[in-house]
Amino acid sequence: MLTQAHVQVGIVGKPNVGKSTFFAASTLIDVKIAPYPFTTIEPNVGIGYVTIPCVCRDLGVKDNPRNSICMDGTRLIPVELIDVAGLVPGAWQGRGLGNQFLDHLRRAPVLIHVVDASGGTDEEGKIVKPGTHDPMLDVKFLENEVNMWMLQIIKKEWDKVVRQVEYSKQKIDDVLYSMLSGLGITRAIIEDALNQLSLLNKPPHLWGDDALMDFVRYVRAVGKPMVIAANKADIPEAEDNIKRMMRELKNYRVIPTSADAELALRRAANKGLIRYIPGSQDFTVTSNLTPEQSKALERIRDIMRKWGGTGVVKALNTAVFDVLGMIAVYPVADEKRLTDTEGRVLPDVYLLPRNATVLDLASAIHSDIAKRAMFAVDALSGRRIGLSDRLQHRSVIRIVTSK
Ligand SMILES: Nc1nc2c(ncn2[C@@H]2O[C@H](COP(=O)(O)OP(=O)(O)O)[C@@H](O)[C@H]2O)c(=O)[nH]1
Ligand SMILES: [Mg+2]
Repeated sequence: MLTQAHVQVGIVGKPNVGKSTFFAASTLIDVKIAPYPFTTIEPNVGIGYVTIPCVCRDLGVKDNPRNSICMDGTRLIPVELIDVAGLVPGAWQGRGLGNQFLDHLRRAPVLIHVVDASGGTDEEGKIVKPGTHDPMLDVKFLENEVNMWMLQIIKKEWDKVVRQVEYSKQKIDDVLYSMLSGLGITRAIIEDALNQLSLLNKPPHLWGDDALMDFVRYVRAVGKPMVIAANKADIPEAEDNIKRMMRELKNYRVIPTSADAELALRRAANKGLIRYIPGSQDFTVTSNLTPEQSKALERIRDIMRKWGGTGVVKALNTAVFDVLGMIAVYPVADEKRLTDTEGRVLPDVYLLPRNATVLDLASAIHSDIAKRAMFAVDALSGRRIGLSDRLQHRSVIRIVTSK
């Protein structure tokens, strides 16, 4: 189970915006789950969760989750979070711990850009009076940092690209792909960029800085999409900034968050003070509280009322389901009883790319299953589906294999 590949989400932003708080809150969970004894894999890599309404409710069954968690009908599905330490302007040139941290971004197909929506930190992340700094500038800054980082990687190798394309007659998309695949950029993105920007037939030595930058912008926007977590939404000065960001940042999904509130809720839940399903809009008190605890929790409840929850899980869900368009599929061995071979009901959920087929699910489970897969049965409809048929979000699938 531990070897199962998780979707990776990078948490980025300048210092002091709440990245580590976001990370800590997301990885803290009050359920003991066997497969993940440690929420932290490396100091800055941990297991967080996205959520879906579990199909157990629709089907009226009690499930026994194994690779995920079910809390009152909400299924929590693990994803890998990478807390990329604070980026300051000029990081791409190695300022701060720049390049080292940008290299962490290579692996993540989607990023959550945590910004201090209260405007209480300057461009370097130093604390200032709330309302002083415009968080919209941080969005531009980070875009630029990632662009410059990619541009630098490409420029370093451009002479080689020119040689390979113009003298060795290799195809430009092949050459660019072999250079950028390590950054998690797919061939499809490169081909789209070349087509959209009419660069497919332009000899690389004629590209110039403008064409290179256009190419980088395109590839970055599609290959490293970002969700904005407009954090510190609990601070009054954040409200106007959040509204403005939602209105003006048309290319982004902006999710108001209070990482501090989420962390407090998860800690309170771990202590047994409250029942809180991560991502939900409210919580219930389950124990006697001191007046201070009660006051702090009621303050959090007000914030949740205002924004519809703390936003932390919503930001993760937005990144994984809306931006990446991933789907969640439950494989079972018995489509009538909805169990695996050991009788566990709806034990596992797999996150798969949009357009994933039955065969993709089989491969995600085990290469041996993929080899022997013949067809599948959709447990909800009872219909037989082919190996190359696309899977639906929240479907329960039995893969039928040859002996
Ligand atoms: N008011 C408020 N403060 C927050 C929130 N999230 C983080 N902080 C505070 O911001 C400071 C920096 O947080 P940290 O997570 O270390 O930021 P990082 O440098 O981006 O990792 C800490 O004092 C946090 O308690 C939030 O949602 N609201
Ligand atoms: Mg930090």
